[in-house]
Amino acid sequence: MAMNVTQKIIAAHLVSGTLKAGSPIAIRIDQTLTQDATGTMAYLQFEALGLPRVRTELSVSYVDHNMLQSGFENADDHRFLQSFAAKYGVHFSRPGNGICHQVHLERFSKPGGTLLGSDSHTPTSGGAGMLAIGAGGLDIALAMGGLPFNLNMPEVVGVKLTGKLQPFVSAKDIILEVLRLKTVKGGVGKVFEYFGPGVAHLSVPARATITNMGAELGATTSVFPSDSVTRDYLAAQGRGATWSEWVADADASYDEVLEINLDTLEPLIACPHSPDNVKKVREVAGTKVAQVAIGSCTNSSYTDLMTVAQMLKGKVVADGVSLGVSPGSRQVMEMVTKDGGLLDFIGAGSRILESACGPCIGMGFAPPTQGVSVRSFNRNFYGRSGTKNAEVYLASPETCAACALTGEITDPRDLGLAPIHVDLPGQFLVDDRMVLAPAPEGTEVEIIRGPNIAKLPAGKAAPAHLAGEVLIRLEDDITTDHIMPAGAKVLPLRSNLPAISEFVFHMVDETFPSRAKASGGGFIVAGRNYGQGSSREHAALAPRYLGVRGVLVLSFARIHLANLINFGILPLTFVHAEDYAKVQAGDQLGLDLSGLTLGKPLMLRDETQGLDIEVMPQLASARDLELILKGGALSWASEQLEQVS
Ligand code: MIC
Ligand code: SF4
Repeated sequence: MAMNVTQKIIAAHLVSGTLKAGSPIAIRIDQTLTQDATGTMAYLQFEALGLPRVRTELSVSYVDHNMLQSGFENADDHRFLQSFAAKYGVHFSRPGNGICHQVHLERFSKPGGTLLGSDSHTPTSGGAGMLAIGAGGLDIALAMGGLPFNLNMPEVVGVKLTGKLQPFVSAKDIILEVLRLKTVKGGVGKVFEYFGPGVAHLSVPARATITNMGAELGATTSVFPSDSVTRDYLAAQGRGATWSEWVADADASYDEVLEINLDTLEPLIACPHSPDNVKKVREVAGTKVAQVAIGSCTNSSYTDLMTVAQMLKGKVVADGVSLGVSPGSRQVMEMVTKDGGLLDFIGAGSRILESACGPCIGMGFAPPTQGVSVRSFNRNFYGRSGTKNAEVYLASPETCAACALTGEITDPRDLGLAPIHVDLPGQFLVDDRMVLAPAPEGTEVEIIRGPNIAKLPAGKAAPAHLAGEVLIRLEDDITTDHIMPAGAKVLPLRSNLPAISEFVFHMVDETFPSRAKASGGGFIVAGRNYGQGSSREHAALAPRYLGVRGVLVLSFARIHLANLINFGILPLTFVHAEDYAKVQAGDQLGLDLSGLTLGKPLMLRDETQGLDIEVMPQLASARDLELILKGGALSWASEQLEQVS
């Protein structure tokens, strides 16, 4: 059978199932990655498995999110992660070494391999021909334990690129175009695979911008072929031996094909508050800008930053604009410094931030009241920047630079600059001393736990009858940033469930935690694509801690659905979409679980409205069913986790 790249990689890693779209499969995972905001939980869960070492080819623990150390919490977590990595056979990328996805692409990505990461932007390594998937921490823990990853065989959307990008139009504009066409719901259950003559003109970091932000489509992942461009990139990283060719067979087919002509693509921008609210830059040109931020795992490569540096050279950012620059990795920072870009940034009045997530996750650099912030990032969800009423736009580094120079949203082509072309270096500056290898097996290593690592409560088995009030009723596209915000105040509490639970739905309804606790739990009701965005398990774990036992929606985002099941929250969808309008906040619901089996709808009673509502439990496998009945994976892990103080 002729195969595309996605099918080839899956076939090479298939443990069970067949390549039929929509059917359950399990695949072998070669590599895992974690970052500090999700990693502590993932490692506590790995510890609960009782294994002496990880069983993957490679596992890497990064520290890049919780970098503002305004108290002991983040620093304690870093120390815990470092000691854990040493003991259990995980490589540790120290704070300062860069953003997990950028560093992984540079130093560890492997064409044709599989990577599972506890962060939704793990698909970045798809830019180097890897099948890289984001998942919840528990799934990463199981993969580190050598277990396969369960998913439904995705449909493969072929994105055919023709032509060549024009000056001041770049990879970010390609993915913004895909988001405009497919929306934040358009990728659920799908892999986006890029092909066609336009692919050859895109460097690996440019490809990685596209696969990174493919996460915003809700896609399982995105992937580029591994071709001569990939080979040259890996060779320049001193990793030529890692390369192998992975291209689609000539007569391979796709479940759906999109075509984008790069010759005619122009600068695009995602307007507040969704990555798919995409317009042409010139349609919103002239909007006053208060802040510009260049960086994040989407657009902070050497070429991105050197292009911006050349645009800024000899100029100063406009009055009233604050420009922040965060290089994606230490390698990028060193090379941009060596090649003079840093001087251009500093000369232009930029604020140089460390190589980390920073403003992308609300870790400092929050915009002013009602300020417009134009960012080269991937998410502009409501409130994520740290300023609730800020207006965040997402655009290419070139557009960001243009906005910084003029003080208003500006199409970079209107600056009248000569085209800029930054070549990828023939040899990157390679220095892996900030990645610590684990201690040799059998060495005594003490795990260092600060007081911020709180013990996890035990899960309770599901009752035969689930009853409770509708605690909140929400619309479509609710993100995990709505459910469990991040930012400088809340992120440091990631290892402390009781404390972080007080912030559930903070952006939407600050009374939620107290009401949920007072009513002894209940249900969340929402529209389509519930839980899109980040992979944070806390968006399931914290509502569960407050007593939520069921979520009833029109549809779910993939990673959040898995997280709900892992933590014993029953995911339900309306069988008849019109019922969504009938159920109201405050209604008393009751659901008999004695008939809970796979693939069978249940009848839910809305006592308040006097209605019977047909609902479908979203459980795909016997494991899902077992986790729900046992009250989630925490119940089996809890015995060990209770010992953590
Ligand atoms: C994000 O971009 O939202 C994060 C922070 O990287 C998350 C992970 C998290 O919530 O810690 C993600 O994308 O998965
Ligand atoms: Fe970090 Fe932002 Fe990338 Fe998430 S999206 S990993 S917060 S840079």
